[in-house]
Amino acid sequence: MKFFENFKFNNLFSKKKIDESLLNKFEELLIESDVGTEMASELKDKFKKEKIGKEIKNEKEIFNFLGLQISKMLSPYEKKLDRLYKNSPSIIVVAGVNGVGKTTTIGKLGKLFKDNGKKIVFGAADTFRAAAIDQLELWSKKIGADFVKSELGTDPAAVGYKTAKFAEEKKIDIAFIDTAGRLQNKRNLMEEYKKIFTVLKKINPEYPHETILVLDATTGQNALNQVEEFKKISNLTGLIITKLDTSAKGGILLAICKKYGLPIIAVGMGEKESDLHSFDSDQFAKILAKN
Ligand SMILES: Nc1nc2c(ncn2[C@@H]2O[C@H](COP(=O)(O)OP(=O)(O)OP(=O)(O)O)[C@@H](O)[C@H]2O)c(=O)[nH]1
Ligand SMILES: [Mg+2]
Repeated sequence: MKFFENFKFNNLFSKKKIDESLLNKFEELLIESDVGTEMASELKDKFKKEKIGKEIKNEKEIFNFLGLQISKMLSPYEKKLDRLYKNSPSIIVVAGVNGVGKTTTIGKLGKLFKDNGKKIVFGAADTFRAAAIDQLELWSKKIGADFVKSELGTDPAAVGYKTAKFAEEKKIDIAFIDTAGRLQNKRNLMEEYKKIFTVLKKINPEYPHETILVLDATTGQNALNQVEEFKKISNLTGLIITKLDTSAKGGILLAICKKYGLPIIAVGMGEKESDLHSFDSDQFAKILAKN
């Protein structure tokens, strides 16, 4: 759902003075825009404190106010991309439901770190589809990363193990382990996902150093359920939100940060290798508030 597109600010603020009924409408529109009820009421309260009874000059004043509030709320959760590399090897598992952009994001991440002189390996632990393995292999060739795979249908945990071992032996800086997009309610798949961690921890209890959950900005409120489910079975260390180049504005991040306080690492802004950017709360807020 689009964040501010259905705000109809012109109608909403055609009255120039902010009063209670207008504030309620403001809150309602925020809820409709995926920011979540708690966040909407928090923003409403802040708005009320500052603006009630006051004249507003124009729409831009509201956008500026919202942009500033959103940026303030999200800035504690910024986690810069370079923090993904702390150890050699840094072992990173990339998780998320079907089609959110995990494999593409791994390609983009690999490219960024490769350009920074790091040695990279991709591990194809999405062993359910041949196409998934091929897709990651293509990315590895494109950016010049090493590649670890097993036969189709192999236990994903075995690929995770092989990838981490490869990273240690070949003095790789960062290993990205791709996982299958799995629906949260498919128990057996979730069990296999959990096993990846058990097996990695057998090599080194600190593995994986990072578990990134990839979320698709076009998903809306369901992203909250995805965080909930993945958090239950793995120690998420950050989020990457993809497809912010579409009409989706990612208002859901506010609700997620409010509820789970998870760091946000990066945003995906397209399908190309260069379309991944460190999360910047100011910039994000500006896009969100259409400044
Ligand atoms: N517009 C846009 N498309 C993206 C972005 N990231 C990924 N995609 C596209 O989304 C689709 C799914 O991406 P994948 O990387 O295959 O997603 P996945 O999570 O690995 O999918 P599964 O392995 O099937 O679960 C592809 O068509 C990607 O090109 C993004 O930031 N913006
Ligand atoms: Mg994939």
